[in-house]
Amino acid sequence: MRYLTAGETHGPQLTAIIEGMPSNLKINFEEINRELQRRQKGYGRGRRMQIEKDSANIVGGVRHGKSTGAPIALIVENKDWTHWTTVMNIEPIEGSDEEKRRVHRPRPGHADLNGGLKYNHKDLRNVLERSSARETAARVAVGAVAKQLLTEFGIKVAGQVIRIGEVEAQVQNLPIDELIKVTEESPVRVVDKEAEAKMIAHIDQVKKEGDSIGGIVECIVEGVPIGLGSHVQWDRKLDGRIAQAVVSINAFKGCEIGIGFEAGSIRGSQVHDEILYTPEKGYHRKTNRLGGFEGGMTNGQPIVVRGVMKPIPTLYKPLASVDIDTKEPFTAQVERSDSCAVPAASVVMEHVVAWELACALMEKFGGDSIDEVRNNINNYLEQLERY
Ligand code: EPS
Repeated sequence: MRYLTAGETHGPQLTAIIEGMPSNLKINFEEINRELQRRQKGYGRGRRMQIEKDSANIVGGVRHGKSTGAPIALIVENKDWTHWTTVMNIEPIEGSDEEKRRVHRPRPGHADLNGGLKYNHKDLRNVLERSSARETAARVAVGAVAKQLLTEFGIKVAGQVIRIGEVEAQVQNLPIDELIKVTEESPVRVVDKEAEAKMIAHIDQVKKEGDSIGGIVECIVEGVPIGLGSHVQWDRKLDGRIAQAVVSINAFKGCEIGIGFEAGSIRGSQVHDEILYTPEKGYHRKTNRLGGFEGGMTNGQPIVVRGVMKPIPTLYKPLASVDIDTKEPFTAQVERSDSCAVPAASVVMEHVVAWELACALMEKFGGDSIDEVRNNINNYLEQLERY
């Protein structure tokens, strides 16, 4: 399967095309919209989220509530577009730089300067409009469809916030359904109530100081069969693909699988997950330090992936930069920004991970209809039982 997204943050809409989704998958439209709304929530977001009310409008590949096997096309409108119809007009406009809102002052930490130099734009708006994290709304809509494919086969995806700036949450091993429920009720998507209060206070403080804050999010996936991904070629290792998807989320700087970087500082005997067997459970593990992966393949344990998000670079407190017109230094003033988008990023991460798993599932059990996929999975599960 593959997907592409298009669209600018202040343009009319985001557009996505998903190709390779099997036919006859029941599409739950409300569920896609619920996921989009989850992404909009979270303590620390700015005024833009009061303008948007994201929902996906499917405009291809679905008929009478089921996928047809044709590419699924969907759009998410930008409500803010009405304020930008001149600045973001597709047709040429007459007018001053002021009217075009030409951006010539690159913001440190954004794509502005690199993109301007690379694409030879003297209006950095041509870069920032597309590099904006608004694009993650399209990725959540796509991932929400992928999640529905996973749900058909009993695979569940959850996300939680582990850290916001200085405040780390105590991780509790909740059953996945409870984790989903508890994090949904938290404005910072965290289980640990004590940490929740401290995180909110920390975000307030950072905002008051004109600054921004990042954090760490975790995604857990349960019910994944053994053997998705492969050891035989570098680009078929599923943990590697997940890492790519995670680091591709706007502002993400790293990814860990299982205990991740900690594995570099402790002994092998403390890292590897011992293999057990019982007739009821089949092969399973004593622990899950490797986060559900060995040799680039799933090992039947829950998948545990963490990603780190840097603080949002749009600051009320200005950072030094250089004007591309005058080459003179300036300090940027900001009109509007989120001070913390870590809770939203947790939702985005769930969806990019779900997408990679759905792709790996379709690679292994590929079929053109959901029934064919189901037969292939059932055959394989029987083969595993006989092994
Ligand atoms: C973003 C800047 C802000 C955020 C935006 C991401 O938008 P604006 O420039 O319109 O104030 O609100 O996030 C979203 C619109 C969203 O849907 O998540 C950025 O520069 O990345």
